[in-house]
Amino acid sequence: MNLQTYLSSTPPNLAKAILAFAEAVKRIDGKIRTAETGEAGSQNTFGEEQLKLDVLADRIVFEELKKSGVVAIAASEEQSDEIELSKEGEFSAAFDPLDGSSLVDVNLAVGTIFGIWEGKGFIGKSGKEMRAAGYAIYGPRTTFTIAIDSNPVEFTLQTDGDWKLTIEKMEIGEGKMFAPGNLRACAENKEYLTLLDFWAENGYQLRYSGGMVPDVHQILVKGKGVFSYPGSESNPAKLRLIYECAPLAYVIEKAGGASSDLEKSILAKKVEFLDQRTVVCLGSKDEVDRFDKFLTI
Ligand code: P6P
Repeated sequence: MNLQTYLSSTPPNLAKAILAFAEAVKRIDGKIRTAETGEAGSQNTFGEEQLKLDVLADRIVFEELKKSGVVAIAASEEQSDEIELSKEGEFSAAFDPLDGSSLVDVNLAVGTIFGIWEGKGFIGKSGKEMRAAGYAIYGPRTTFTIAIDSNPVEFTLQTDGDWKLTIEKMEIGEGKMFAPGNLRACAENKEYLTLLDFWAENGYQLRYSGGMVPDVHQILVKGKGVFSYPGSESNPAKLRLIYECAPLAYVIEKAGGASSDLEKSILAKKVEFLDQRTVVCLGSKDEVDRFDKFLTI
């Protein structure tokens, strides 16, 4: 089965929005494997240096979403404001066009993340209202994972440009694997240090690449594990709600996993502003519960 066949039972306009992201991913894939990785000489809304590939990937996604004709509003991590693409569009899409782009020059896997909501705009909405969410990974293989109100599935890009179904149903159980981000927070966040000691002292496999997308994908493919990125006063939690955490939490929870910002599911958080950051833990139910118990003072 390929992506188009899989989407034949999806509402047509939602399928068009998802296929627009899949088309953008194919184009970005080609650029990553050939383009130079230098700085673009500009900064994004967070004051982070943009790489040429960041800017290129951002432009490609906007082009494909506009071409689809079904996306009214799009918001990118690389832009300061949401952008209207179509007055008749049914959906709003938030995306990180190239998450972990600083890893490209060391040839580590990076990704594109997206979430699709009904209607116009994001403020006041929550992740659980998403119609679909997913991500691509540009690694040894280029894969496209989506969840549309059911268990996530993975497609792999073939040499003929088709997307072949490679994982029919992702499910998360329990198991000893951890991807701990923001370790520098441990200097002040002693509860986090205690949790890391627990994982290390109890034989957990460390799997952390610095790329959120492959680090979370690993939990879905292996069906176990936990990704954490809490903060401290000097090293606050930096991951973004609508561009990174909510779409990935949606995929994880549709696979039977859990997510948390230490108080509630990431999907229960209302979007207050576009560049909202959040503490995030994603993974198996027991491990997310353990994160909450260790870090809630
Ligand atoms: P640190 C990549 O820049 C990113 O946004 C996520 O993909 C990743 O999980 C995180 O930042 C890595 O942050 O603090 O480990 O460099």
